Amino acid sequence: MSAVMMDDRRARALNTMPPRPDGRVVLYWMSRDQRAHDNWALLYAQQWATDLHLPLRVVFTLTPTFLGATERHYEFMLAGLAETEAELRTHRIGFSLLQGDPAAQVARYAQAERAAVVVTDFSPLRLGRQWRAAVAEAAGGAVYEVDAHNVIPAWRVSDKEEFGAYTFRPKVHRLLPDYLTDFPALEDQAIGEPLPAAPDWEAVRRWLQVDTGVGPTPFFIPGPQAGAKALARFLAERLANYAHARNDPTLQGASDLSPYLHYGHLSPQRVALAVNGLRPQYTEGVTAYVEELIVRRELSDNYCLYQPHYDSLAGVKEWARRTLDDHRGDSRPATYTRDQFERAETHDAAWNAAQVEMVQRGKMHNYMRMYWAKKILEWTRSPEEAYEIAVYLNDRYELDGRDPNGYTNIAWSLGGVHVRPWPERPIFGKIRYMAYSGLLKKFDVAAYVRANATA
Ligand code: FO1
Repeated sequence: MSAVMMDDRRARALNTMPPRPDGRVVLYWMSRDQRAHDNWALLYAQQWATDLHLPLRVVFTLTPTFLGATERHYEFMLAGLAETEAELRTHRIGFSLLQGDPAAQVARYAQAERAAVVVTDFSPLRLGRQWRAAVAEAAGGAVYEVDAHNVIPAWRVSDKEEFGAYTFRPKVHRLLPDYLTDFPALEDQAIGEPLPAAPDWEAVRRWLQVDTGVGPTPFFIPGPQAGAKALARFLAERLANYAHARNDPTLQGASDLSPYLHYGHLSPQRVALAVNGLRPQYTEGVTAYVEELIVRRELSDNYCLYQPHYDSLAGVKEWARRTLDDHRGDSRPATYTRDQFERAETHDAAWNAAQVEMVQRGKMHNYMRMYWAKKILEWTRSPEEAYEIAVYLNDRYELDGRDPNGYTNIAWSLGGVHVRPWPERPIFGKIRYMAYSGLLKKFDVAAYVRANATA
């Protein structure tokens, strides 16, 4: 196969270099999409390896700390990586774990091993983009990025920060038929080389400098296989009633797939294909879920890609900053410190239950995520402090912390991102408010509180 015939609609070049002429290997630098199957970045790298008659190798660079990630997150990720390493081995693809700063490590490795081409996956987040830009400069050969996390590559669906789902949705639906295609199978690597030994995962664990204050959660089993099982369970048990049950945190109505999506254990496109296959039976559930999985989730990548301040109040629209400013001096019904929030010590039993749910399970119900964030705004001295506390708690306890989804939920809840102004009221100004009494109308709050009591 020739390079020009490749399916490169999901790829873009990160530098202008040709493949290194003296190249010995093609590299897939795995980062956001930690799986062997249903991975467009790996498939693209395999195409290059076939085309250039070179072996294919996968590297992952582990950083000793990462944006407030705790033992909970690292354990989930390492289990998935171990499974992925073993799976790649069955396809005769070597996997090496590098340790340290990804920008330096990948560039050094690519130079030392003479990588003809480096392919990596895509992330809209600041740190990941800095890593990728540095590697593109220093790898010594062609570097490509492939969006293996969105059905439609984030840079292709839109070239600017969207106003909301109403501007983004038509762009998605226009391109969806072209991009929602089935995956080719990962092939056994034809041009081989002796495979490196599996990483010594215990030595790797000892090397990490991770905060052990938040331990693994028993509620989510890590890894691509567990992700596939969670998807099968969702399709069999929840999709039929998804449109009605998803907003009731006392029902098991949500997909519960976000931890698997965050680490790339599960491909969103695989989920979309599976869900779409059931459209004739469950039209309503499928329509509602596709809106969440594709339109809303990919909109959050759009926000983070085009809004440099995606994790602070500086990123929200001018009208929202102005209205929050106008209400800075408003008296608050209560104010709490970060520690009090963290220990679920507010006067609001529903809020405390949501916090406990997140701490204990590693995932707060989606509906409560909005309420939870908005109440932090109501009960802190300034919107900036509220923003910081919300990001801190989300990233510390949610298994899918540090994800565009989380940042965008906070920007939506606190800063009116992707929403229009609402009638003005104290503290919130024109930012949409949510009331405890609203929860009472929606679901059995007492049952939710009982289910999420502190131990
Ligand atoms: N990606 C990496 O390439 N190396 C890491 O060590 C790493 C740690 C990590 C910890 C928690 C977490 O939620 C994600 C983590 N990721 C890591 C994945 C990261 O989200 C993606 O690499 C993004 O591309 C970064 O922008």
